[in-house]
Amino acid sequence: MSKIAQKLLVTCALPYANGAIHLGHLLEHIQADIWVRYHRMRGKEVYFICADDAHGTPIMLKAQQLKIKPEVMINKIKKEHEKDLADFFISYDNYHSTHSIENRKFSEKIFLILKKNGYIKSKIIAQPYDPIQGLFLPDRFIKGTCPKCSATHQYGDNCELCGATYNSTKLINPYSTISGITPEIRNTKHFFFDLPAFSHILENWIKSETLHKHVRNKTQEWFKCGLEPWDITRDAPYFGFQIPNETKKYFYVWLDAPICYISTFKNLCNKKRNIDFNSYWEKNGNNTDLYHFIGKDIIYFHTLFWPAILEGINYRKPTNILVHGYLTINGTKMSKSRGTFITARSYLEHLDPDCLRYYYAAKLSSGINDIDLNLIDLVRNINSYIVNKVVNIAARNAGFITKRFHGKLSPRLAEPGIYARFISAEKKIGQAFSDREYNKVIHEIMLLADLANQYTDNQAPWILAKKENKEENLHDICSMGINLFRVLMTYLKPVLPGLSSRTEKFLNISLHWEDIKNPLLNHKITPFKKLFQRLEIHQVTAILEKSSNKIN
Ligand code: NOT
Ligand code: ZN
Repeated sequence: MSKIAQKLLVTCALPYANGAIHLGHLLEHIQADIWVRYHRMRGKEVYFICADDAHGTPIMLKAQQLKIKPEVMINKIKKEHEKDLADFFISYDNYHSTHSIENRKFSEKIFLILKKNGYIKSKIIAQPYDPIQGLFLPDRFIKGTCPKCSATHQYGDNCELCGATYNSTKLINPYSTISGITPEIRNTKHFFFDLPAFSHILENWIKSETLHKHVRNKTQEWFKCGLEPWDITRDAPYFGFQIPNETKKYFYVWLDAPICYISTFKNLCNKKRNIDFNSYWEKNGNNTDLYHFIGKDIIYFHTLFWPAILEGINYRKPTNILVHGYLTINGTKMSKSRGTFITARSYLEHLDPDCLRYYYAAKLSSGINDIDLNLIDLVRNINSYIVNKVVNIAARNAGFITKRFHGKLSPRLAEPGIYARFISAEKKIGQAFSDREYNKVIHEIMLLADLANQYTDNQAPWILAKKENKEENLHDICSMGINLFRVLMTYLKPVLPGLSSRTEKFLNISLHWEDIKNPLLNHKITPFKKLFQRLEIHQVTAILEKSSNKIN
């Protein structure tokens, strides 16, 4: 990836406000949070924002089902989302909602500018309509037989069997998934965003080598098929924003969702007066970068629609779109019926958030390959790497420092050569963080942890402790061990905020990246308390049982 600016605006995709945060969402929020924490540690000015995606037909229908107003439902869910994310240490500077004053203003303004600039066209189109529900049916609420391969019960936009995409009016024997009735076809006026007008600009942007090659290849495939105007309208009844100067026409949720990246940032600027909003959004922004973390299912929106909208209103385009793969659990898609649909909350009732953060980090790279979570494997990894390797270094040395040296580290560094080796790994580890190659970060750190343990094994402080006249030697060796632990925990800080903050109390310092070049000498630490709880298999079986009980 090219050079990163001094000031960064970083976003995650907006979770829908009709369900709980689950471990799939967390893959992205954790990936982004590690990146953000790393860059903050290295002195960048980072604003990290997200919001709930609160509009659309599914949200409207869910609220109807619950017999509450959508506003009430989305407010309640937003609070739950914020709490779940905070409990996983996701360090948002602001968490907003698409259903906000700022987002209404920006959506209307952006629509009107695009219209003025000639990028919005209206057209009468035929749409399936459910006369029982009094509702034009979105693709997801209409099923039928695939016009290409004749598979039955396929969604209105694409066939899961043969992969064909089509317009829902092309389905054979279509039916409404809400009422079961055969939809009527009715004419309605819709507004379209002129995506093809941006083909040239987008093609150059995509070619510019910024996007990861996996993402670029995917986007280029769509170019080959040609871009089409994008329908940004939904008819009433709809939960969203009304299109200005129109009646019963709403913005499609996917129009105001990305705009919410701007609105959420604006809301933050209103709260924190010293941020220069314009410098993050104007073209040729002053030493600011804009990054969107997303999953591979929504690449199209972020590499085509969104940059085209930004271009159409003369705003800057994203610096990069950082894409991850899907989460699978035990090798398959998360599924309620298999009991592997695990919410953030049910995880937190049994396990420490750092464990999931570590597990994901150890598997994540910059590619879009899927990541598999196996909870038994997670228990094994945490016990063998975090408890037995990393924390063990502190546990093996700290007791002697407390009991024999009044908690004070030695004034000498026993092995400057080994220490230098730990410090020189800084470049490689830092680069891997910045490149989102977290699996490499963890690999490098664990190699160092092995070295630190070998050092302690070879020096065997527990034997020296029993000998006479070896005080100084014992002091130096244990202090060396603690110093190596400190370097490792500094590297791990973006990944493990919980363990790092306990380590900071134990070492009586803040862990700063730039400080590691100076070892802790003559420094007083606090008595060692257990820093990490070994995991037991029953903790994960409890999560799985709970997740399967939920559906019964
Ligand atoms: N709620 C959407 C989803 O797929 C993500 C919206 C992201 C914001 O979960 N928008 N854009 N572009
Ligand atoms: Zn098909």
